[in-house]
Amino acid sequence: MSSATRDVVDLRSDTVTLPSPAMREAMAHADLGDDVYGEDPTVNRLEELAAEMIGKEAAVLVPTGTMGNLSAVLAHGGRGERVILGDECHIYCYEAGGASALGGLIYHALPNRADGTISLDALREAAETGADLHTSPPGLICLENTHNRCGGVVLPINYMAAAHAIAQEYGLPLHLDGARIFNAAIALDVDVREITRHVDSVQFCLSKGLSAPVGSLVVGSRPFIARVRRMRKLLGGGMRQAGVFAAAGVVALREMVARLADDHANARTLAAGLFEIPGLSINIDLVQSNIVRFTLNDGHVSVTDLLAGLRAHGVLMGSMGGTTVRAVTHYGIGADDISYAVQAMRAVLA
Ligand code: TLP
Repeated sequence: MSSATRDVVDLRSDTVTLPSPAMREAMAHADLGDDVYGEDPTVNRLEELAAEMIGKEAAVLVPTGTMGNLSAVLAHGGRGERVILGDECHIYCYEAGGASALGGLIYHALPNRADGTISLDALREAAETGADLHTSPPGLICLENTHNRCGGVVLPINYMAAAHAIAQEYGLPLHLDGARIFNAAIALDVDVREITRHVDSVQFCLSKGLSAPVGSLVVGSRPFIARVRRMRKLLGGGMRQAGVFAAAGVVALREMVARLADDHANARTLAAGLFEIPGLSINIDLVQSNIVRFTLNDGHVSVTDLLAGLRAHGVLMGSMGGTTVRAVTHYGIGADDISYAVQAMRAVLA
């Protein structure tokens, strides 16, 4: 087995990835300074590289995707304004209600469809302010690509363009939770800028499939990123010699993007293997990147028992609530690990 945590095949998330040897080397020798003074040369290099790759004016390094999304939302919208987003998105489901708890914004959640999109009619309706004093004004729209809870599905470019047109029509910024934006670009076989040109800001993670130990970037226009920097400070995310891990981020962006295609191939192989196993339901068409989501339809095994049984075989997967299970492929998971995981699933459900 060649899994990230060595003696297990850990498919719980791509967040479990360990830094590559080249990252460890770069971290050991990184040029450092105090980033709150803007003096960490490695952080500055990473931010410039990120802005260039995403195709926007500027970028800022934050410790986590959660802080990146929150500081972006706070920089876009004000107290009493609505954050229009999908009801299955990470910002709404998994970020502790930060925009509301800390920023006084209101989440306006619209149904996410199975393909990760929100109906354009629903978006338009939510974006319409009207002159009615009773309503809270819309502040921004958020989308997620790839879409985690919808199983790693990829929002098509024409959908991004149509959502952007609505946002522009109503003068609203469009923020993209692009935690796995490079997975989306690889799946669509386009330069990532083909996706990001349809949004005003992006948060993407270094610490998922790109395998860096820490870090996310928020990317957008220069004045917007200046506001995000202030929000990052407000949230306690102003870091000092952050070049120690930014160095791994530079390696991640230079060396780890193209290999995401291997993770997608492994996910498809895993999905095809699981498809053959009685007791599971899986929609192969929705396996579009590095996430495999399936449901247990065999009443005599619970998700808890399934996960415990897999763990006894040295295979880790995660519960998504109800009867849904998630497996995520990543750096450190090879084709041999995938066939072992399928065998283990067969054994547990036999
Ligand atoms: N996702 C994690 C968990 O929080 C669920 C995972 O294992 O997938 N946006 C998206 C789409 C994400 O999937 C995540 C993390 C984040 C934002 C937050 O990133 P972090 O964990 O760095 O705060």
